[in-house]
Amino acid sequence: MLKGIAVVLVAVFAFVVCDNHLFRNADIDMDGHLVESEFDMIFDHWDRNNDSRVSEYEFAEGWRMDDWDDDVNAVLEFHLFDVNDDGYIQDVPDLRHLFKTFDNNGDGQISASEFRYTWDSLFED
Ligand SMILES: [Ca+2]
Ligand SMILES: [Ca+2]
Ligand SMILES: [Ca+2]
Repeated sequence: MLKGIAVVLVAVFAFVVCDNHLFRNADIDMDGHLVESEFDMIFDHWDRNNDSRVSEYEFAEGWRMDDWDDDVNAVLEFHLFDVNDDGYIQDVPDLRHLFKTFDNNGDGQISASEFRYTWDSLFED
């Protein structure tokens, strides 16, 4: 029982570290906010064949490489990010749409708390 709780706590902790890390990496000018170009960069380095979009395969590979979570989740999450369901994540329309989802107060920037809040709700079961 206690061991189970400990495992859950470690998993939650790892996840919190992961999303803070992601935000800090994406915030190029380190002003504590993500603008659209910074937001687009999150998935940029997963685009291995440089066609400016991330396929489901590239997504699963990047997910594993960056150690986000297990592979089963990657496929599920891919469909969350692929807003128009065409099998690719790209700036337009997928990331534009996601940016608006993250930018809760509509000021054109994603603050750390907006990022955290939306990230958590995306990944809730
Ligand atoms: Ca920034
Ligand atoms: Ca798409
Ligand atoms: Ca905002």
